Amino acid sequence: MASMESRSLPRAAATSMALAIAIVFLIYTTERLGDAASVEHTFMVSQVKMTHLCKETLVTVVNGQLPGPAIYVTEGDSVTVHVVNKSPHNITIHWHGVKQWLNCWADGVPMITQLPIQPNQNFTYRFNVIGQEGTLWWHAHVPFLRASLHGALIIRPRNGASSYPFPKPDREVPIIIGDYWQLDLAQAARRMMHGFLFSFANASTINGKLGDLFNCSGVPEDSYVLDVVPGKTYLLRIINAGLFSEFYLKIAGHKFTVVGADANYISPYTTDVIAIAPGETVDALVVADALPGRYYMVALPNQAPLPDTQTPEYTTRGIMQYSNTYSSADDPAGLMSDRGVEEKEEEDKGSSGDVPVAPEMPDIHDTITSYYFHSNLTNLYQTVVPQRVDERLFIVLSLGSICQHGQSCRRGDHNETILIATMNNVSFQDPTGKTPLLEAHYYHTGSVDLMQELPDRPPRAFNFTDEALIPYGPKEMRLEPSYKATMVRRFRHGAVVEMVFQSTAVLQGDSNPMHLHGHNMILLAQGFGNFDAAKDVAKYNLVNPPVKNTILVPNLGWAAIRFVANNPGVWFMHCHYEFHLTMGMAAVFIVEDGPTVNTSLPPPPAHFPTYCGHDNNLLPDELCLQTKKDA
Ligand SMILES: *[C@@H]1O[C@H](CO)[C@@H](O)[C@H](O)[C@H]1NC(C)=O
Ligand SMILES: *[C@@H]1O[C@H](CO)[C@@H](O)[C@H](O)[C@H]1NC(C)=O
Ligand SMILES: *[C@@H]1O[C@H](CO)[C@@H](O)[C@H](O)[C@H]1NC(C)=O
Ligand SMILES: *[C@@H]1O[C@H](CO)[C@@H](O)[C@H](O)[C@H]1NC(C)=O
Ligand SMILES: *[C@@H]1O[C@H](CO)[C@@H](O)[C@H](O)[C@H]1NC(C)=O
Ligand SMILES: *[C@@H]1O[C@H](CO)[C@@H](O)[C@H](O)[C@H]1NC(C)=O
Ligand SMILES: *[C@@H]1O[C@H](CO)[C@@H](O)[C@H](O)[C@H]1NC(C)=O
Ligand SMILES: *[C@@H]1O[C@H](CO)[C@@H](O)[C@H](O)[C@H]1NC(C)=O
Ligand SMILES: *[C@@H]1O[C@H](CO)[C@@H](O)[C@H](O)[C@H]1NC(C)=O
Ligand SMILES: [Cu+2]
Repeated sequence: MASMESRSLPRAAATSMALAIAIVFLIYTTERLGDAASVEHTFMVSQVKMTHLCKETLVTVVNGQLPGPAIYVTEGDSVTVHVVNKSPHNITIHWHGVKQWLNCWADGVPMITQLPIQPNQNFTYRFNVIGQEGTLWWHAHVPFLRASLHGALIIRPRNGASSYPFPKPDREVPIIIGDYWQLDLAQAARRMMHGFLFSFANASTINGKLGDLFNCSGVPEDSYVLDVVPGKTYLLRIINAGLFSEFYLKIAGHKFTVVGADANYISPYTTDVIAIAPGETVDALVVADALPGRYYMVALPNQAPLPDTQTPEYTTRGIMQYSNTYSSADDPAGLMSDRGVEEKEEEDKGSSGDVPVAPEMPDIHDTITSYYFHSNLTNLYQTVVPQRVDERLFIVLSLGSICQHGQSCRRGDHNETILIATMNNVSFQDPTGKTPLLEAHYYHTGSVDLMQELPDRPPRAFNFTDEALIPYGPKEMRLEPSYKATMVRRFRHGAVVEMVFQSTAVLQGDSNPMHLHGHNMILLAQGFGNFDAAKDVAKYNLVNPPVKNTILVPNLGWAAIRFVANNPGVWFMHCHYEFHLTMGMAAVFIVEDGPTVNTSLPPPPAHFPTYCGHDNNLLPDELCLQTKKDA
């Protein structure tokens, strides 16, 4: 991507924004109603000042915190979150990985499932968490803003921690790997969408802490500290909330036993390194079984090697510290996450001043370690893999370009084009109408029927993973021309869909973490090079393949998945690298209603602000009046 560039923003842009006073409040209640409970939160979205790397930055956050509040639920609970938007941005909140069965209205994708929540507006999300246990998370589904608007969503089993299919941990700890940005995120997103200029973060973080690899005038930034007691077992609930990079996570002197991924149980897999791409979650047990001392927990971002364009990326680290004084009896289930630990941190300063032990990290260009990590994941239980396939899609993930002006332009390393990201040669155009697609679909306005269909296969086959396509040149230039459209793909209710995702080498050799809303995907197999049905179908794991909401398609490789399109609604499917998503590597899947009420999308919930008016304050236009008559 030779046309990428990094320019700094005018400082004034950030400082001239109105300072929203952070009225931080959090209402948290849990009412047990027989088995299921109702969990209620208020998310106040506002801008707060944070100072890191010697600079004060306005950061858009929930309840004044970065990361935002963790939501703890028990499987079967219903969740209510009142979002109060006191920020200057349009936002929505997406509940990443929550199946949202018959509840697409709560999926939180602007102009796809709902109108954005505008500044000074409120919106309430209601959903049930059923049939899923483990770690998920929530994040704003607005370009770039999810870098600071995110938090954990932790689902415990109905019968308590003793029913985990692994030894009961002494404590549970969310580990959120993220980015810290000094650039205004909304502006960074606009630069990318309009000028297609790249911007970069200033640091990586663990649980919001930059760590001691970063400093202000020589004074190191605070580190995330995990206090451990010798012999105890810790369940790390690891989330990659970063925008651009897959990370390798290691803790010196310790091993992980992976027991979950994307809120599905995994056959215990012991490794000293975890690979986690944006959108993925990993649950791993760590036993404090080393010599008491201090050990670095390091998160290193990886990137495709040359000839790919190299971008600024940052390693961050926290510390795992043995202490004999911290008693997990204060917080037996680790319910309050790490608050107890942070208070403890002060007392410990100075008492163990030795330099922590550092782990040996993989090379930044090592992509095979990620491939091995992901290939070693198998479902703990036998996976129900549908055998009959109704629809087959072969989706080629690539880059391309459109002309800045007019129909024709010089391709290659010229500024006459705009770089875009594509699926089967089409790049997703954000919906331009006033009605969100879900609403248009539900009321049969007809607008969705006119949209371009996501092609089932690329218009042309080529040697997708030919590395000669990475640099600009005549070979690559022939493949560059592509176009933008709001692409949808309809599926009959209950259709079994097999999709093969193929990463390409066009202008870059990136991997692609593909995320599907409203459904989990069964990962049948993955490999390097071009998918070849004649030999690769034989590699499908039909016994215990992992079940994921985000599938990392390897660099210069492919991944084959199946899912059952049985959750009616309009669901976004996209790459979870924020630059690819913003450049258009996305499509919309429409799952039709089934024959019964319980297989059909219900009407919008009460007080759902639809463009065509139930409880909204927008004047209905002719289209809406027409729609209401039809409905
Ligand atoms: C933060 O990143 C921006 C954009 O890359 C850069 O202009 C700025 O100098 C960085 N700040 C620091 C303190 O490194
Ligand atoms: C916010 O959303 C409203 C309603 O969809 C839209 O009119 C407005 O342009 C959006 N503002 C921004 C900054 O995107
Ligand atoms: C939004 O919620 C807040 C806090 O509950 C309330 O004070 C405010 O009146 C609500 N605003 C609107 C527009 O409903
Ligand atoms: C961090 O420390 C290095 C070396 O002492 C220095 O060059 C750099 O400017 C410091 N960074 C900040 C943001 O002060
Ligand atoms: C599992 O990981 C190891 C390296 O840690 C690797 O040698 C092995 O090939 C991997 N298994 C699979 C099925 O990829
Ligand atoms: C494109 O590049 C040329 C030559 O470098 C420059 O004169 C022109 O202003 C640029 N155009 C745009 C739209 O940036
Ligand atoms: C595709 O490109 C790769 C890498 O350049 C090369 O090794 C391979 O032989 C090519 N395959 C075909 C079918 O041309
Ligand atoms: C992609 O679509 C464009 C525009 O329709 C077409 O010119 C081009 O040949 C297509 N590219 C490929 C690789 O199929
Ligand atoms: C839907 O309802 C029918 C009866 O109307 C029942 O037989 C079926 O099991 C239900 N299906 C689901 C998925 O709940
Ligand atoms: Cu991607």
